[in-house]
Formats: sequence, C-alpha cells, structure tokens
Amino acid sequence: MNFQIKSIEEYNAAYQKSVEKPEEFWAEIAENFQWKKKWDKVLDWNFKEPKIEWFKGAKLNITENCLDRHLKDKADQPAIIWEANDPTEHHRVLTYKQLHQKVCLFSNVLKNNGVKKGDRVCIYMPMVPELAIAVLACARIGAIHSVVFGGFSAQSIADRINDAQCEMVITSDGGFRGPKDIPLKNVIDDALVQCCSVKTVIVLTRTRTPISMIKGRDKWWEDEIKKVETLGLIDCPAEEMDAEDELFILYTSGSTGKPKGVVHTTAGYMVYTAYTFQNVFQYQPNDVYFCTADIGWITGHSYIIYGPLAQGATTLMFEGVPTYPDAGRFWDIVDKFKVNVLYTAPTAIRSLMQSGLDYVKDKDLSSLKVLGSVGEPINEEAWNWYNENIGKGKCPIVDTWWQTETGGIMISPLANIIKTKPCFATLPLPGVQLMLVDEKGDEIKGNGVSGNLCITFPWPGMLRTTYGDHERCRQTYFATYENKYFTGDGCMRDEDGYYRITGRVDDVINVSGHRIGTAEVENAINMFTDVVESAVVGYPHEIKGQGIYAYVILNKESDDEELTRKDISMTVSRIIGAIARPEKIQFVKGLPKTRSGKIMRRILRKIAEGDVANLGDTSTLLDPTVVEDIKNNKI
Ligand code: 6R9
Repeated sequence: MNFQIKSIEEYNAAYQKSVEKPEEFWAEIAENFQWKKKWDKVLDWNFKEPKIEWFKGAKLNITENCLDRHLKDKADQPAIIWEANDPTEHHRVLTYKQLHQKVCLFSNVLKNNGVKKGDRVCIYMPMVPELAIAVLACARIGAIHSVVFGGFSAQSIADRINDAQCEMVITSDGGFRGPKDIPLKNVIDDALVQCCSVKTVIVLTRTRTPISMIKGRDKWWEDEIKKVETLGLIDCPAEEMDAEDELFILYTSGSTGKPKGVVHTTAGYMVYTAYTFQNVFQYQPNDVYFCTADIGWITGHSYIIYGPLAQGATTLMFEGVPTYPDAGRFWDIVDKFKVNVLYTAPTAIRSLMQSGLDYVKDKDLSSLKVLGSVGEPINEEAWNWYNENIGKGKCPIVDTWWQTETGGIMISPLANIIKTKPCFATLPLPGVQLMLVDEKGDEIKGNGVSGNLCITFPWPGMLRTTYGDHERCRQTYFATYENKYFTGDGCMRDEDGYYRITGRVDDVINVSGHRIGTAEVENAINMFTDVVESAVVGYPHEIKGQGIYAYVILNKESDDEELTRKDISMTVSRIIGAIARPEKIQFVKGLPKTRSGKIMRRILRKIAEGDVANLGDTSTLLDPTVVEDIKNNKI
C-alpha cells in the first residue's frame, strides 16, 4: 500500500498534487486496489446537472477488495471482533477467511431467494456480525443495500422501503440495546402492511423474542444457510460491477420534506473510504480499531465496514450502548481487546464525562494511540476531557468533519501529522477543495473569517444522486451556489487557516449526532389530532448537543397538558422514531409570522436558547404580541 502519508511534507505535497493534477492523483491511489478491468477515464463531471463519474469504465467488486484479496496474507487475522451487549456473553471473532466464507454463503442465500444485481434490499438489524455479512453479501452479488437504523419507526421504514422499492428485507427477531430488547421483526411486520414490493423477509435469530413468521414470505436466516450448504453452494463468485454501479442507498434528513436516499456508487466510494481511513487514523497492521457508531448511519458504513475492511484492518463492532451495564463499558472494551484506535461521538463523550472518572480510573487504556470524534461539533470541555482522561495527553484527537453525502472524511487532522487544536477539524484532506462563501455565494477569502462551507471540486466518495429523484439532489446540494456543492454547514477559518465547523445553517437539528429535519418533526406533530400548527427548532443540550424544542398550537385548551405532551411525543415516535421526540413542547396561542405568512424561526430559536433579551428586529411581524406570549410562557 503506497498511499499512506507519513509526514506534514508528504501531506502538503499530496494536497498540492490533488489540486493541480486531481486525475493523476486519484489514479495513483486507485492502483492499489483489485480491478477486474481498469478505468478508461478517471473523472468526468459537472456540478450543473450534477453528473459525477469516477473511474469510468472500470470493473470491480468491492467485496473482492474487502475480503478476497486479503486471503493471501491475512486469512487468519481477525477481520471483525464483536462484543455483545451483555458483557457475560462471549465475544466473537471472525477472521478474514471466516468472514469471506460467511459472506459467500449468505450471498448464495440472497441469490437462492431471487435477489439479482440492481435489486434493492432493506436491512433492519441489530449490531451483530450478521449485519455486516448481510451488507457485504448484497455488495457481492450487486444488490443495492439500504440499511435502516434500528431506532426508526414502522412508518419510517415503510417510507424508505417504498421509496427504493425494496424486494427483500433482512432483519432479526429482536436486538439487545442496553437493558432493552428491541422488537425489530414486529416493527417490520407493521411496516410491511404498507409495502407491496417486498417478497421475502429473512429473519436472523438473536433475542428469541416470540414473533410472527408468515408462510411464503418470512424465512429464518439459519434455515436458509443450511439450505445453500446442502445444495453445496459454498463459494460465490463476486459479481462484476461497473465503477459507477450503485452500491447503497442511505436515507438522511434535510431541511425540507421527507428523507432523501443518498446514493453512493462502487469504485469512488471504495477508494475514498479506504484512503481516508488509512490516512486519518494512520492505521498500522494488527491494530485493533473500534468505531462506536451504528452501521445504520454513514459512519458505520464507511468506517466500520468498507474503509477498514478494504485496508485489511481489524474492526471491532459493539452491539450495545456506552452506559450499559455502566458508564465504563467503552473503557472495558478498550482494555479487553487492547484497542489502538477509538472513534466515537461527542454526545457519547459528554455523557460519559458526566458519569465521572470512577468509571475510567481502573481501566487499562494504554493500548490507545489515536482518538477520533465525529457527528457534531465537539465542545472544548469534552475535547479536553477526552484528551486528558482517555488519551492521557498522548493520543492525537482526530475531529473528523464529513456527511452522509460526502461518503468519507473531508476535514480532519491526520493522526500525528497535522497538529490538533480543540474544536477544530483542522485541514482538508488531499482531494478536498473547500470554499467559504457569503449569502450571495461570493467567496470569503483570507483567514480569520466565517461563512457557508462549500466544496468546489468533486472527490471520489461524493454522492451521485438522491434515489429516484435526481432533481432533488441538484436542488438540495448544487443549486444554492452555482458550480459548488453546498454542505449546509457554517464554518470558520482561523488565523492559521484551520477550519472549525460551527453547525448547520439550514433547518436541520443535530441531536446526538443524528440529523433531524425540523419539517419532518413538524409534519409528525401536526398529525396529532388536536394540533393546528407547530414550529420546531433546536436548542443547546448539555449531552445531546442539540435538543428539539417544539412550539405547538392546539385547537382547544388541553385539560391535562402533561398528558397531551406525552401524546404528541408518542405520535412523533410512531411516525418517525424515538430519536425525533421533542425534548420540550410549549403550547402557544400563535406563532411569530411575517406578513407573508413565513414563520420567523430566528425568533423561536432565540427564545428556545433562552436569549430573550436579544430578539432582533420584530417589526416585520404580523402580530408582535405573539412573541410576548411565547416569551412569558417559555419552558
Ligand atoms: C458523518 C456524519 C453530517 C452533519 C454535518 C455537520 C455534522 C459531522 C462533524 C460535524 C462538526 C464534526 N458534523 N461531523 N460537525 N464537527 N467533526 O455525521 O454524517 O449524519 O450525515 O451528519 O453532522 O453538521 O453536516 P451525517
């Protein structure tokens, strides 16, 4: 592997080359992978349509790169180490050879059930190795996976299945998360009432929760595996995929309407996740790498499965939550498996920080070399706590900024190479051309400035479209500023040229690192029988980063406000999922609107933040007394 950057000079040289000769730069990196046929052209693009094609004409299968090619020298090296939710349940280790075998077998299960190249498969599973196996099996036969996070409701799953017209669902009877059993198959049953495209449901046994199994549709994972074994379908040749064939769909919230299916394709995504994984974490052979994300989010896709496995790394997967059975669980895992690289989220750090140092003090964390952070801005206090108490001042913290749409890390220190600074994602990776712009789209030059963060040149890991609606992709990301990809984030560049992400500038709330669209939550609240109208904003939350604050107008006064709040909360839970439940619900008589009927969220945000003295200009409001009423009844 010859794309590892080893010094700041090498970083500077790589960055410069990536800007001056991007095609040559990425072609050299791509030489390190296994291709069935090499590309005819490295890059073809315009941000107008947009059209982005990387490694055009190349043929490959990503699982040959993640599995087969490591069998020569890493067959017996652990590919996945799995730690169960319950610390007394034995952990599992899958070597590259074993993982390869299991993926091949399950690929044959998919084929045996009629899944073909290009078909969409929805995966709704707990964090067990079979989830990674299901994902890789889809990729091996060329089916497009759409993983849905275990916390989403039946309605959300149904919307996603219908949007992608999935033919199959892979799930399990249930999942363990901390002290709870999550009834995954029950939720799928509820969802499937609305989905005609699904012909088969494969159900893994995990919790042994009683579930329904519908004849002809539902099949046990274990039985299906036995069937293909009996048929002698052990090996499964990897399907030949085009570089730009779709690899997966992952739904994410935006500022308007329903979630979008972000589409990633094969070759560019593979090259980008592998390259960034290697360079950001400076992964060394035999290191144990632990990313605490759920595979239901992009971080799990790119940095539990594809990036690490493409690099032949040992990736640790954890089924549970950081606080079960107690707030020392991450540190127990680091100690138990001698973890070298830990990649987690600020919300987890803040929650563990609050539990105190008793849970850290007797744990041996000396194996740690690199710490990572992702998902939301990390506040200085959390950064310092992580640095001092977990890294013992010796481990660089890589604060990695990126998005579902970017596929991989875009701005981050490279461990031990780029000097870190609390709260700063620091510098762009090679291949990433950033620009700060003002409202009009004009570039903000120089240092010590702030603006909206845009990217001006394609990178291999970027999204190609939003599933089934290319115009929406153009509108959302490429129409705000001409010829630029707009991230939706605000950002500052300090005197050293270091970047600090300040948060979303659109109507997206980041709750515990999860993106939630205000419009989505409002739609769900408005479904509640007595609601006339609602407006949702984010407010600073000590642990979650941001919490959801909802202003709600009822059609009649509630005789039990607490109960009505719970009813509304339950409604949101049913429609979207528990992650979108508002923290605070304030009943109001009216919402601050302009004369043209637009809700002035700026004012609502200020009130939710507790900054009532500073509401700015309210003279354009239709009825300024509304604001007084909201201020006086703030919760
Ligand atoms: C990978 C992931 C993307 C949004 C992004 C930004 C926020 C992510 C961050 C960060 C500050 C970081 N974000 N990483 N903000 N510093 N290191 O989280 O993808 O779920 O799509 O969220 O998260 O606001 O725009 P996704």
